[in-house]
Amino acid sequence: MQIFYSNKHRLHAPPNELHGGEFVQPFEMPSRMDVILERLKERGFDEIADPGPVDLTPLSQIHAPSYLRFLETVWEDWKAEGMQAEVIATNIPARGMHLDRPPRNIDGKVGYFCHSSETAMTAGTYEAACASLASAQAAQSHVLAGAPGAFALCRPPGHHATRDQFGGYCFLNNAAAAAQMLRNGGVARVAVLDIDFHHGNGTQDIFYDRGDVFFASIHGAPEDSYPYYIGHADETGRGAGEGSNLNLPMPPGTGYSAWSEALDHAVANILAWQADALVVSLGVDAFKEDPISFFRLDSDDFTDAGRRIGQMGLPTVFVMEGGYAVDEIGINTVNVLEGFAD
Ligand code: OKP
Ligand code: ZN
Repeated sequence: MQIFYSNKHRLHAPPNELHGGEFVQPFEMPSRMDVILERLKERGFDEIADPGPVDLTPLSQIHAPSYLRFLETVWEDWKAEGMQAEVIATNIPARGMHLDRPPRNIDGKVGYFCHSSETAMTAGTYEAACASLASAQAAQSHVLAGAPGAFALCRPPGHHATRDQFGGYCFLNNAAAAAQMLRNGGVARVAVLDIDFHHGNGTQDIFYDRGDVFFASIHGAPEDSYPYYIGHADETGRGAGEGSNLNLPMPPGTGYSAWSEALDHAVANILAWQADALVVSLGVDAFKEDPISFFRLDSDDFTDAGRRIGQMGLPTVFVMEGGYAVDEIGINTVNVLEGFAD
């Protein structure tokens, strides 16, 4: 399987994550990629290419122009205001406030374009996010050209990036961009299957009103898990998108028998919807040892999940999302790919 990966993710390595009231080393760290690359090589996946330059033009179809401009300029503006360290949102518009009036002040703007303050930005964040997106784009065009599957080893991840907000370690929505570019390339019906432990609120937000992209997500129930305020089963889409959003929230302690039933349900719905191509938001934080998640999948379960995805018989773009049990992230990720190829 062809893999696309850029080293430029290293430009994004914030020193801090706000977690439990203190600053800790971020869970989403550069070494995650090293462990995956090592495992890929160990298992004979040696077609790993640099994606080449990013194409920013399709971004305007999934992100707000004002948000894109913000990402591009935030670091400069933050420094110009005299801020000493990384960009972190402090104040975010909340109940009773205006949700649609961006302020002029950069601190206010950061909060306006953010939904989760654990996520920091640094000088190289935008460039890293663009390089991550480039991998998703390259994998997408490889599949569009006829490959049965391709893997975009993306970092930073993307599925929490909404139309106009960063957060949850995400800035540009790589999976949404891949889906949009498949559409642009002539694929009529595209499904996004999000198996990351966390609900893909960004991808849902982007496609919620659209009937041409189906979104399905298996995730920790919002009552118990980030992103907390979205991801419920009754969110089914709106307008032309009604019926093309499927949320399968699962409780703490969910193991593979219940999880794989949810996967089968998502797969059946995607096939019944008659998708022509598939984008998989591939997070492996459903793993039992993940430090910030509460499902109980074993490493072998990821192989089986990959096999079930492969049995759908759809051209498939895998886009890397989360997974924070760093020692096993390589095994778990590559297991999905091996199951798929099987
Ligand atoms: C990103 B992806 C730790 C939880 C922080 C953000 C989680 C983002 C997960 N305090 N919340 O979906 O794996
Ligand atoms: Zn996750």
